[in-house]
Amino acid sequence: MTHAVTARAHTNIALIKYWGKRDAKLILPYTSSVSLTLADLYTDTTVEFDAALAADTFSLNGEVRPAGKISAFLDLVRAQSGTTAHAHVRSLNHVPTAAGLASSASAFAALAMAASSAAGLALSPTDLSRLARRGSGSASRSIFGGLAIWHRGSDDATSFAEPLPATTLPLKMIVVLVDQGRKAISSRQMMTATIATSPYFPAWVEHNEAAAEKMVRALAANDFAQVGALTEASSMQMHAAIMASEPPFTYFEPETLVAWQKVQALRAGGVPAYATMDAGPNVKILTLAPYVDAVVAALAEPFAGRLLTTGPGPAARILKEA
Ligand code: 2P0
Repeated sequence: MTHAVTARAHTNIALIKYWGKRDAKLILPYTSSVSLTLADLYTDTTVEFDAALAADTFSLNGEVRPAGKISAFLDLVRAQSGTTAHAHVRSLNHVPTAAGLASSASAFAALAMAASSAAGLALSPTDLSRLARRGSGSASRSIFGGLAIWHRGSDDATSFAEPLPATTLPLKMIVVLVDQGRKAISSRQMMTATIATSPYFPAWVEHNEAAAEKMVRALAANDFAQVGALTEASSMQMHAAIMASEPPFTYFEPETLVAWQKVQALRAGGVPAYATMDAGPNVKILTLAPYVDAVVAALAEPFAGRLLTTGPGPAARILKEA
């Protein structure tokens, strides 16, 4: 008898970034991070264990893919549950248009929830977050809706995300699609290179851990100017540490700076808008609901048709069991 479980998890964007692993096997980060889970970008994943299968199978948006990383993750679920069966895993990424924003955060959060449930485990949100972390660090945060903090912790048991209290700020995020292609260097590889070669890495760790604490306080105080300033600083400090690696590298493209400068001009004109970038050239603009139209208008040239406006999204959840 088989049991198929489908879970949905939304992607998240870090306001205070995660960059660097103290323990690559357990995915324990150097610093805590703070994120916003987004409404319009999510992954639906179905897991079905079947004792008759000789190996795990994986499809993404209907196309068969190598199951290597998925199998390694399912091994963790098998070890926890005592299940020995292999599984069919089917994922659908719901990303409006080909946005180039498919994310390992939503992918591993949905997989953690569907696989653990299909294997008969009833994990607490904390334990689900710890499990999702083992697939991809940022996935630990996508177990939760809205604002979340991933505590750096000191070991496997203490490194997990949890929701932050809801803010009264009407947060909005506008994604600027600079480039939809595949990234030149994966974030996993580039984190390793930054740790090994960037003279700025120790400074990054010290500043970013303090920034996570400041961000929690700024959010609790509904102080958007401080939330925005901390968001921009964490992103730029992460990219500065990356650029200072040997050999040097940057995820920035020319249009990344075009968008960045438009955000600075908006702010100079009194619009509260702040930019953040991840391991790629796209720019995400954090603002408040009353200013979305002003931001979109300012970015229209040259980004019309390449802007996606979204806001806080819900926690990961089970959609279907059959
Ligand atoms: C973040 N990023 O906090 C940071 C900021 C990208 C830049 O987490 O190696 O896919 O699987 O733990 O979570 C992207 O890296 O990395 C990421 P792994 P992940 O969102």
